Amino acid sequence: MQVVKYNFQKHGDDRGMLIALEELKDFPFEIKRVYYMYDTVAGVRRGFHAHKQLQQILIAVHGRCVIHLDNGTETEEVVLDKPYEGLYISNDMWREMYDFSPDAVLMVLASEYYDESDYIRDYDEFLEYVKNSTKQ
Ligand code: T46
Repeated sequence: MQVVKYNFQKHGDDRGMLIALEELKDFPFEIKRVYYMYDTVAGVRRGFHAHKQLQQILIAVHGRCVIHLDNGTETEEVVLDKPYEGLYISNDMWREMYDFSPDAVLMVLASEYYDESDYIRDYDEFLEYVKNSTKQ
């Protein structure tokens, strides 16, 4: 599986660091929504779904977590622990997030508004969805 991880440009000087992200320049979609997770309870694993349309960039702006990616054929575990790295997740990718450090803040830039009908929450349904979309 090809994991797409962006290494965002750092604007550092003697005051500290700054990252600036511009839609369609630093990643390939327009942002309709931003959300973030924090105070994730120790040992929790979340996600367990794919999306029909949604594309996202995940950034651990603080702390660390691990992302499990599954494209229906291959899986990959991706560590996010740098505020200047962004993990791109395409729509038809099963994802789970785990091993959150107590201080983790996982920020997500999303290409679509929140829409429950975009979620595929059943793993067998996801495998069927991927199989059918690769046929087209
Ligand atoms: C994803 C992974 C990485 C909203 O009301 N608006 C929102 O934009 C979002 C994302 C969630 N919610 C509500 C829905 C649930 O009652 O917040 C609650 C927790 O959401 P959820 O259980 O979907 O969270 P995760 O961690 O399983 O998944 C989230 C995103 O939903 C999902 O799109 O790819 O993070």
